[in-house]
Amino acid sequence: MESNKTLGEFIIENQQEFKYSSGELSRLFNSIKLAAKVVSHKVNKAGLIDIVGGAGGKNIQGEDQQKLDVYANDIFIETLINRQIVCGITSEENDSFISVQGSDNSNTNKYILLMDPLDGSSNIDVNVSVGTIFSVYRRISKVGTPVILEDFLQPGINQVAAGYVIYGTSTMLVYTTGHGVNGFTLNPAIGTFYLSHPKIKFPEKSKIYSVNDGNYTHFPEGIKDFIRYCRQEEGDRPYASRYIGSLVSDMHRNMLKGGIYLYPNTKSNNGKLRLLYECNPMAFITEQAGGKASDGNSRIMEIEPQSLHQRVAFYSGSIKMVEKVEEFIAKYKLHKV
Ligand code: P6P
Repeated sequence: MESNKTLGEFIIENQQEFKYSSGELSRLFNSIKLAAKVVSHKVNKAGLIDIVGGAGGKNIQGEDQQKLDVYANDIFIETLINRQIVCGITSEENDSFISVQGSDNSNTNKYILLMDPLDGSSNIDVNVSVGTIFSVYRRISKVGTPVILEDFLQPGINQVAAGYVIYGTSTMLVYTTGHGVNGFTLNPAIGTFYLSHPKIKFPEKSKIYSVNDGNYTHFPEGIKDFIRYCRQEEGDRPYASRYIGSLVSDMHRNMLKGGIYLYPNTKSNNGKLRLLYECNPMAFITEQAGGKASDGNSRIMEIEPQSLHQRVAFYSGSIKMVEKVEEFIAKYKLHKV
């Protein structure tokens, strides 16, 4: 049975939750909603039109850009700029940040948006769900002046909104403004998002762990202990191992069914996921749904960012499981001489 509440109606009903806004939340989400519909339409036709495969370029991370990465990036940026909603944007696909000037070359908008326009895009060619992740802050520099790097290097606790779009068996938009997590499903026949998952909360029981087991030998010892713990026949274990290789899909499933997503650091790197436009927004949603998000030592949303594309270790999901990871990691810290 279709819920009769649309995303637009829900936002208006909850407008007062978005601090400092004079209707800017509605305009911001209307823009995200429109871009999501356009990208969804393209993703769903990917196999039929020349929009799959590599775009030929590499992003700042040195990763091959997929055609749909570039397409999604352009659509979200264009939509946000044309509607003059934000004063600054940064993305996984952009080396730096974009200062959005108003028509009179000033810009009195107060919000900045950081995004991963199409996370997991390497899965598109094999018809696996992908997603857009976005994070919204209030600028800290003077309104009316061009944004500066510090506007983007805020800790996750300063987020005023965060969300993701998952382009899967259906297209869903899931977001929080700090007052819980709500999910909206697109009815493609009429192009409207309907409230389908109100007040999402991690279930009490959590029995899923999501990690790329292929990197096991490079994991910190505490993470190896945790994975062995998940595999043990004891109590409610072994847990189920589920890994799609698409952050939004893995975390969406774990939030609904109960579980933990792990992308550990290794001796040679600080992990793969980016703090600003992947970990912080997913951490905000996780915490608002009653979960926990950590880098193994500290709360993801309290990490002070040092650079736009900074990577961190990321353990996020049911509180019980994240605390178990931290317990195993702490054991080795204690033994360090
Ligand atoms: P690996 C996709 O590239 C991504 O950023 C996440 O969506 C996903 O969870 C992870 O990387 C997969 O990385 O190294 O396991 O293939």
